[in-house]
Amino acid sequence: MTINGISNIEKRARELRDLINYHNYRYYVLDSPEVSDAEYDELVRELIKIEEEHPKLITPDSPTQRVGAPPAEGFLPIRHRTKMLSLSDAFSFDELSAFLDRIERGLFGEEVDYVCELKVDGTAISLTYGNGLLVTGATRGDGKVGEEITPNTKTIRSIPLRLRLENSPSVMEVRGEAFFSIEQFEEINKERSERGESLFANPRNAAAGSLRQLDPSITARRELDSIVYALGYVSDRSFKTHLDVLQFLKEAGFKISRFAKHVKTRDEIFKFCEEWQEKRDTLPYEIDGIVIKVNSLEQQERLGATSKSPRWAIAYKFPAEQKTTKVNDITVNVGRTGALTPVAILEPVKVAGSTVSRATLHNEDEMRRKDIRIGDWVVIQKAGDVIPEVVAPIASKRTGSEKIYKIPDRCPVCGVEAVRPPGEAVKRCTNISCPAQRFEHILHWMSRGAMDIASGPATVTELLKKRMISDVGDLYFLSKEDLLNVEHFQEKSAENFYNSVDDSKKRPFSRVLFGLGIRHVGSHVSDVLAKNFPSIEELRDASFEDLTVINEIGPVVAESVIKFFGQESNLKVIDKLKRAGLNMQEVVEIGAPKKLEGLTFVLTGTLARFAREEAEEKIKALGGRPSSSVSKNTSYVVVGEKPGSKLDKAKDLDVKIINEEEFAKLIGE
Ligand code: 3BA
Repeated sequence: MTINGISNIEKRARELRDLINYHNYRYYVLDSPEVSDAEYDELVRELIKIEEEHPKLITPDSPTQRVGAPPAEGFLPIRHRTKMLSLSDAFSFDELSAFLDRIERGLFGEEVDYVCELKVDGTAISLTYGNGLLVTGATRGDGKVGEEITPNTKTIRSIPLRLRLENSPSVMEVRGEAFFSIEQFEEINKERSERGESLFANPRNAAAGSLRQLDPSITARRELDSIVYALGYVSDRSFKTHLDVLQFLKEAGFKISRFAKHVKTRDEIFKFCEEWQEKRDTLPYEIDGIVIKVNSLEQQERLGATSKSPRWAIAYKFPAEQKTTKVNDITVNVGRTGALTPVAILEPVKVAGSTVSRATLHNEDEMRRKDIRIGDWVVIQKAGDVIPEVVAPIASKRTGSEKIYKIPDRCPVCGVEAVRPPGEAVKRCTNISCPAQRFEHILHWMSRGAMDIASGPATVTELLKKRMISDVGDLYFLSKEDLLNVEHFQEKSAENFYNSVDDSKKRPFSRVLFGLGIRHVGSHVSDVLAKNFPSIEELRDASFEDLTVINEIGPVVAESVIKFFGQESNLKVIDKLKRAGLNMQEVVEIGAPKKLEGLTFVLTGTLARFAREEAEEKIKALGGRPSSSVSKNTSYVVVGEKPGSKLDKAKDLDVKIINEEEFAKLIGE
């Protein structure tokens, strides 16, 4: 009978699913496969075939479901059930000692044991399981609300789609890290460099970038790995120690670190840190420190947390990794503002997980001060994100053939004179239409913090070379056909680039301002300017005084803004951007006006229910403005325990004074 037939097929499908999930677990979690790749592939093929013929048999935890469809509307915010805190850092054994002192004091000297873990340099994720099935994956975000990246987390093979438990909790949040092996990271950068795309600075950025790919098939092509180390919210289950939690996570089918160590004394903690500082190179992935956690959950509870981080855990950060290598040459790089920066071209060395072949020398004075010459052996260092830098030459290795480098008097790109204004640290190319500046400027416009256009230096080079663009405004007038005429593009990549440019029209005014690359106007200053001058015309017409009356805007920024708008070529670009439909004014949020809009608050004394930052955050979230000094413009002074002189001032100026209760009511708590 067919009913029987179907049920046989269904049975086989289930069998295959279980088998594949099991072998997957052996391979990706335990790192100890039982079957050959070919045998495994055969099972997968059989399951795919069954599922194609009987789509009804596809289950959400089927191993074929690791690559799903992209989300229709980008990433959605998702609220974590328990907050994802961050770790406070200790940069030395002294700081670590002070932290351990605080813990012991906090626990009134009672016995305490710890767990030391390697601090994997990846990106934090939170996975929610409902009745044993993976339902959502999320980034950390601000700790309270992250971005939903479920399809991307599903592509990570060491993350179980279904828990390997008899009895799964109805809801469970699992926290850990998604990361790349150093090998994968280098592979990705190699591919990117071949395609002319910008390179990831380190494995952590690469992991964060891959997890935030809208198309999970791109995430899937790059093999992310995972290690989990904490639980968030869990229903119907409780644990006594962190080690119990790790054991439970392991039983549930997750990959946990093999190197977590239970320790009882400070000496053991220091020893663990020292040992791994030495051995970190032997790992296939990058670690940037050691996490030390109080083992007892009851003690953790008593120690509690600040608004940002737990008081029962700390990250001991390894010192910046240093290596020695040779300076083969020194050249200059011409930046977006025309600055000529000396760059050391190095004999490639591996530092902190990536291969370094260039390092910045910052500027001429710095290079002289350190006395770095072509041919020198030097110590270089790289810490976390920072661009590798040359620390010092090794004078004892000098042979006498080293050469002092002088920054050229002409721009190496356009040949126009470069000058160093008195009192400034850098020499600049004086040609405002220097191709190097143009190139860097366009790259800045497309960067993530600005318009976030997905592309890289090779595309920009190509478009400039073909004279298809000469400034950022031109990007918006390229048609798909124009792009297809550039050999650099394939059908798909042309389409992607076009869409990405089109999509960037939606960025808010403050980002447009940032993208314009006005000197001294970074992303924060852009926000401030956009708030105070809600349209480009208002900013353009602002006087020096109009600008400098604003808190946070000093004479240097004001000068620079005025100079920028005084230049005809800049106004032309702005005009093009306007015609292209970019946001040239601050978009007023529609919906109910915020409750505290237009009100200024000054806090004085200690509040019982809120930490000061917390109260200020709440005021801001409701549209109000916290301020530190009382004036006649202050709307309310909130008075806590032991108020200071601000209370007297408020009385003097007849400003409304409220207590904590009234404040709480005002903000609706
Ligand atoms: N343990 C990162 N936070 C970690 C659970 C606490 C924690 C980490 C850790 C807060 C690592 C901050 C982001 C976060 C989950 C919040 C680790 C590592 N423990 N081993 C104590 O290896 N990178 N990061 N993640 N909640």
